[in-house]
Parts: sequence; C-alpha cells; structure tokens
Amino acid sequence: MNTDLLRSSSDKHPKPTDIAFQYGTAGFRTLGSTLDSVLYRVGVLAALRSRKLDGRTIGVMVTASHNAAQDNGVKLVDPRGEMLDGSWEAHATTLANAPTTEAFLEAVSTLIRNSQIDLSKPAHVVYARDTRPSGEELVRALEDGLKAAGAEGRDAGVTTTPVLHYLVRAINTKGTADAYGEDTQEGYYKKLGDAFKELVQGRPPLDPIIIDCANGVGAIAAEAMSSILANTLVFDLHNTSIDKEELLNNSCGADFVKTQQKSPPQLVDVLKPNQRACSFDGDADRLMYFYHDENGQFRMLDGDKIAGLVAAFIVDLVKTAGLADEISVGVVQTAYANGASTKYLSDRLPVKCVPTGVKHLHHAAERFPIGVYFEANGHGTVVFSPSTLSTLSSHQPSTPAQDRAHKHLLALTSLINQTVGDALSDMLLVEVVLSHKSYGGAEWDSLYEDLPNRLVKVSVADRSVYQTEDAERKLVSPPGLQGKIDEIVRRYEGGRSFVRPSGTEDVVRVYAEAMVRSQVDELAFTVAGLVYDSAGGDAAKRPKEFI
Ligand code: G16
Repeated sequence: MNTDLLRSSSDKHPKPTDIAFQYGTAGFRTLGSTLDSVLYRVGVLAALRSRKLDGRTIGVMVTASHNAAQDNGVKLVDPRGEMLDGSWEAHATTLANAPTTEAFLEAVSTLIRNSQIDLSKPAHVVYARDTRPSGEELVRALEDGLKAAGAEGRDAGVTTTPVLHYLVRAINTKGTADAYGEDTQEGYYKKLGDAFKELVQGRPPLDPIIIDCANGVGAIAAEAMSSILANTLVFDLHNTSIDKEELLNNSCGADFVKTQQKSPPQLVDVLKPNQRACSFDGDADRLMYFYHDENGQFRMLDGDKIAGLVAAFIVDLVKTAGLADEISVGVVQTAYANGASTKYLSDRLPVKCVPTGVKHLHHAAERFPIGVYFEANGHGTVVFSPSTLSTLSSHQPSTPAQDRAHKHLLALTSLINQTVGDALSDMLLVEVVLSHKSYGGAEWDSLYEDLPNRLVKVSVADRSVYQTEDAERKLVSPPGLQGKIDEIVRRYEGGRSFVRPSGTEDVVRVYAEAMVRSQVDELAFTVAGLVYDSAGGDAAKRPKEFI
C-alpha cells in the first residue's frame, strides 16, 4: 500500500477529538455528521479484510437501519454474506479510534503485521447505502479509503441491507457449484420472484398485502419486486416518501410497531378488520406483521410469531417429503422472545437463546440442519446447512406428495435470503405459508397467545457500565442492580425482566413481561426507575412514569 497516499488522504478525514467510536451490534452507528473519518477508515479496513481472504469480495453497507434520520452507520459484510467476523470488530474499533493520522497508520501496520496480511493480494469491495441524505458524502469518504488502500470498489448504489448481503455472496460464489444467484439487483428480484411464483402456483390468489415502507429504501425494493410479481401478489405500498428525510422511521416502520404496539397512524383508517399488513424498517431488514381484529383491536405478529409459523411449515414439508430422518429443524431466539413463544416452540423443536444481534443468531442457526432464527423485533431468516442442501439436491421422492413437498423445500432455499434478515424475502415467505395453510392473520395469531410485554428505553450517561451474562438475561454490572431487579420481578405473576445496553442507540433497554397487562407496565417502569437511579440520573429530569 502507498503510505504517502494513505497519509495524505487520511489527513482529509480527521477523527473528531471528542468521540469514542464502537463497532456495536450492527457496526458503527451514531450521528451521521460525525462519521466521516470512520467511513474513510472502514474503506481501508475492508480492503485489508479482502486481502486477508485472498481477494474475496467484502461488503460495506452505509445505513442506520431503524434509527432516526439524523443517524447513520456502517457495517462490514464477510464473503458469504454474513456479518463481519467477531475478531475483526475489535480491529475496526481500534482503527476508528486512532486519534491522529500517524496513530492510524501505526494501527494499520500493526494489523497487517499481526494478521499476516499479504499486501500483494488484490482487494475487492462492494458497497451500498440506504436513502439517508448523509449517506452520499459518507460513501465518498469510504471511496477515498478504498482508493488509498488500492482496493477495487463496486458501487451498488442506493439499496436495502439484505440486497447488499445477497450481492456479496453472489459475487463470491459466481461460477462455482454453490453459486448463490446472479450478482445484480435484478438477479435478486428474479430469484425471489420466481421462487415465490413456484411456491404459490395452483393456490387461490392472496388478497393484496398492505406494506408500510417506513419512508425508507424498502419502498424502492418493494416497487421493484411488485412489478416482477405482477398479479401473483399485489402490494399496497404506504409510507414511501423517501425524499422527505424527516419522515424516515418516523411514527412508522417495524421498530415503531414493535415498541409502540400499535399500527402506524397513517394506516389506521386504511386497515379493514382482519386485513393483514406489515412494516419494514429503514433499510428493509426487519419485518413486523399486524392486523386489526373485528373489534378494531390492534394485533401484532412479530418476529416470534413469524418464527413459529415458518418453523412449523418447514417441519411439515420435511416430513411430507420423506426426509424427517435426515433433516431436523431448530430455532434460535434472544432474551426478547416472548415467554409464550419460547414455550410454544420448545414444546415442538430444539430452541437456543443467544445474545442480541443477527451475528449471534446466524452463527447459532448454522449449527442446525435447518436453522430458523428470528429476533422478536422482526429480524431473522432461515439457513440451510451445506449437508442439508446436498441431501435436498440428491433426494429421490417416491410419491407425488413427497415430490411436491421436495420441490417446495427446494424453492424455499431460493425464496429465503439465507445471508441475513430480509423484510421482503421474509414477507414473501410468510405469504407462502399463509397461502398454503389458508390462514388469515387471526388463524396465524391463534397459534399461541403472547404474554403482555413492554420495552422501555432509559437514557444514561454511560451505557458501557451495564454489563450482562447468560445471553443478556442477567446484569453483572453495576454491582447489586440485578439483585434489586430479581426482588421486584418476584412480586409479579409470571414476571420476567432484564436490562441490557443497546448496541445501536445511546440507551439502556429494559424488557418486562408478566401475566397481566397493567402489571407489566408497572414492572417495566419500576425496573426502568432502578436503572435511571443506578446511573445517578438527574432527579429533576426523571421521567414521570418511572416508578
Ligand atoms: C440491529 C441488529 C439487530 C438488533 C438491533 C437492535 O438491527 O442487526 O440484530 O436486534 O440492531 O440492537 P440493540 O438492541 O443492541 O440496539 P437494525 O435493524 O437496527 O440494523
């Protein structure tokens, strides 16, 4: 690498003195206006990661997903389309925090030396961004880093996070036996669209689906998919104002629906009783379904409900295809999974609980022949292990029913974006299952009844003080706080509550559930009050609902 070029270009992207950056749950994420140096350095890091992996293509996505419009962020994607290997997250944080150009150059050469990176190898990086206006300039900083590090960059433009993950895998598997698909956005839409059409062929037509696009990039993706699907499934698109920055994720989108437990206000008068609707988030990697029942009552079908619906469907297909002895299905959840969903699933299948973050769920799911993973917030997908894929491709069905189920399983491996949670792909998957089961929202909803639950955010001065263990279900720091939480939880029938620092927002999250709605709010706000006080929060600013 040309050190002079690195030095001069790094000088154009100085690190702000007063900020410590952290590669968190989904990469770097904070105010977009502070991220210029981070993007430049991520460009250099992505080039080194690619060289370390013999020139295989690395992905870089510029997005702050569900966060408010003024935030932005960046995350790296490894060659199979999965999140960056954990050991390199620390390198990302080190490079991002080097205070000066000289310190940055030193950190780069330490990384090259310690990781034994062969600089004669080529470097390839594909990158994209969501619709946030700050993304344009941040991409320019990234390009400067790529150029300085001598990487060949491919700009995938404005697209969804899952499309970028798809592209990374498609580029790296091109021309091989496990080619993932055509390495273009059109290839992605066609792959999913063809699989969907095959899966619903011969089924009664589905009613149009209402989609809340969160005024984000999902609106573009849904539009493109809609023209491929034509009449097979009609999309009724809402919240598609991608040019109005202030509307992004604002009173709409998957995070709003999940945390507020109500429909986006723009849809309240649109929804007819029992009509199904869904929300994407700002970069279309989360999906939340909902409907209003006959009494106009809001009903939410979140990631847990999606996991239940999809896992049962796949288990049935595996059995019908005559493959039950060879292929099993497992489910991965986090502590946010509703207790009722964990009970429903673990009565039927192996279930594993891991810390928050797609990277944790994805890796745990890969240990199952077919791993279904969903976070309650709507992030998730299904992964088929290499040996399952080879069993499926060599299977010889012996009856027409087996043949049909086998073909459907094969089509599912194309419909599902196996690289990461994908709102569009997951939505089509849900629609397939609803079509095969002849379910509406209410039938799906009745698989089990959620325990009342509540998610609260607490702003604290330093969220790094809050450390957890046991898949984030217990606090180990600050000392003594977990004991106080346990004592409160014991007072509530079926009570459960835990506290963890967010990796994407500057807050501590408090989750609570209990048998009775009114009690769950009390439990959540009491625990939130404990957290606020433990952080030495200003008594005058204590939110009034904290008990
Ligand atoms: C990201 C991660 C998810 C995680 C979410 C919230 O989602 O990819 O796995 O559940 O952040 O994380 P936290 O509670 O640590 O803030 P997204 O959609 O924001 O990219």
